[in-house]
Amino acid sequence: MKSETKPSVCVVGLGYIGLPTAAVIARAGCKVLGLDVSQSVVDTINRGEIHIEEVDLDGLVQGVVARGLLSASTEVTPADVFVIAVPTPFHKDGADGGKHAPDVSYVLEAGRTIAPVLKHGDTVILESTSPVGTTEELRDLIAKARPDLKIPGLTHETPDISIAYCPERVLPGRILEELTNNDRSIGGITPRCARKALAFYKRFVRGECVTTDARSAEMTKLVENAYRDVNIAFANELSIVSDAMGLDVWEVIRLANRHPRVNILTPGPGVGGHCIAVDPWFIVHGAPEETPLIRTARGVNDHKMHHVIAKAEGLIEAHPDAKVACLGLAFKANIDDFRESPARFITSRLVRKFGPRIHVVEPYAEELPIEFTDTGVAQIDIDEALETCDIFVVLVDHDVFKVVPLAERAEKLVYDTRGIWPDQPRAVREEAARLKLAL
Ligand code: SAJ
Repeated sequence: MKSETKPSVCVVGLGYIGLPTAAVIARAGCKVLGLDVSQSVVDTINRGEIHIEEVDLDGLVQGVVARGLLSASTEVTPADVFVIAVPTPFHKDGADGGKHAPDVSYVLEAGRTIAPVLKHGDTVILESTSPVGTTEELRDLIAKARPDLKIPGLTHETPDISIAYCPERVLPGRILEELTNNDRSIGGITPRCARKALAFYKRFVRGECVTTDARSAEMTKLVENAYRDVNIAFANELSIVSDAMGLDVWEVIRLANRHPRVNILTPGPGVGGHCIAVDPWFIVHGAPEETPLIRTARGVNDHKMHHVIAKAEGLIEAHPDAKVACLGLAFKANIDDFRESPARFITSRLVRKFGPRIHVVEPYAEELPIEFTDTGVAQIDIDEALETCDIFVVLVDHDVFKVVPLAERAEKLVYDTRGIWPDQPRAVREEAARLKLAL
């Protein structure tokens, strides 16, 4: 009879992935308990509100909480399926083997939390981006905490529970759509575990769900983000080479991409966010001798930020009376996420050097981040920037910047790190040639 009823679900960690995941599972009709260590997060969700920004998430959470399908708590209770979506950052202070060593302590803590309530028939799924071997580590921890349970991979009998790894792969800003429509890789500790997890994901995923083993699924997630990092590094290196050669990188890429088998990504001020700039290090940490390309790509993307700072500084110094507008602080377009953002880092460095000459334009920020306090720097909107500023440093490709017509910016001196204004006549490249500056 059990298979006819919908499983009860506990989602551990109600952050950028956990909360949307909990809401989507609840929308599919499962009763979901969201578990979080923060009382204020729990209270917010139980009021039907949200503590993060994501397209359409507010309405969805409000609806599923009102229907009694989603609630939150700091205390674990028994459930049929446990989904762990907690952070896996770097170790602080370079502990445990180097600067970029992954810290899986939150995952293991989640395992300790749920172990006491696990029962025969339950499924435990890890979704956090994790170094290869973490799901087995979680399995071993559960085995130790619950010697009464038969654990997959450690018993020749039919196990009591199933354990699997299934990485999220959703894009911030499109999370709800991608949670439902993206394909999923589901890696079981055993094939039986994978099948159990597959049956669960089928309840709310429309994309194809492909089963594999846990270690392959862990690596797949890391590889996806490393692939993107390496490809962005190629584009960023081209932009630096083009600067050195006095070429327009956007023109070069546009033409090269007309080749049927070439698809160069877009240069920018560096790579931000919590995933692409972090996950490749998990591979490097696991195989330091075998990963020169992945490591170098990280270095190229980090170096791009410093290249942009140096070039912007040269431009601003060459025009001592000019007022400067830095466009964008977010780590990418059209979102309000300023964590690990190259634009934010670059702007704060320019502010440190030039003080109130810099004006910050960020429509997605209600106020400037903490490092701008007491700098005398003003946050202005794009209209005011166009009226009052002379130099524009474009750091984020927000739509609201892209649509500024040429007539309103033709006289401005523009350093466009995102290539949003390809028709700009006074671009920094021409200016460098005019001033004979190495900008
Ligand atoms: N960027 C460029 N040039 C590009 C593409 C991106 O400079 O051509 C920059 C962005 O501006 C940003 C950074 O890279 O600073 C990352 O942005 P993104 O949109 O590429 O990716 P994220 O970090 O928002 O989400 C990624 C996604 N991974 C892949 O596309 C392989 C997402 O699917 C993952 O779920 C997510 O990481 C994650 O959680 O791991």
